[in-house]
Amino acid sequence: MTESRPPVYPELTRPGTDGAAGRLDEALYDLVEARFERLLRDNPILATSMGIHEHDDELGDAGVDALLSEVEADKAFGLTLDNKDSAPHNVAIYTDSGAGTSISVGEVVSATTTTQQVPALTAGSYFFRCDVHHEMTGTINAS
Ligand SMILES: [Cu+2]
Repeated sequence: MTESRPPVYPELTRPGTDGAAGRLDEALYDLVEARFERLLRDNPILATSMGIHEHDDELGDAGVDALLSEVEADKAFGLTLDNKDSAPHNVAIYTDSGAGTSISVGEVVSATTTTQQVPALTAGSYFFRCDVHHEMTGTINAS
């Protein structure tokens, strides 16, 4: 049954057959391997952390757009910007894309981290941008 395993997984070693091998050893190893492979399929982050990159395309989006696309309504939260860029950026949240009414304006930072407090947002959509680079925008959906 080892032959049916996808070749992308690391070869799992089995003990040699010399000595006192039990008659069900092979079946047990098949079960262990199948369970290990299912664990990696179901937990792509675990697979990647183990150096198995077959499921890297299933890791999900950890970008700011994805993280802010769904926030819990009516609950304040801290928003940490880890700006790894030497250029200055911030996260400024406004009621809408007119950017006339601010809700939370983060500190403009370069190559460092800053945390801003975002007040509880009632359910709905909000606009955010970098106040330095107005073309860097996104939408927050509170629900
Ligand atoms: Cu910017």
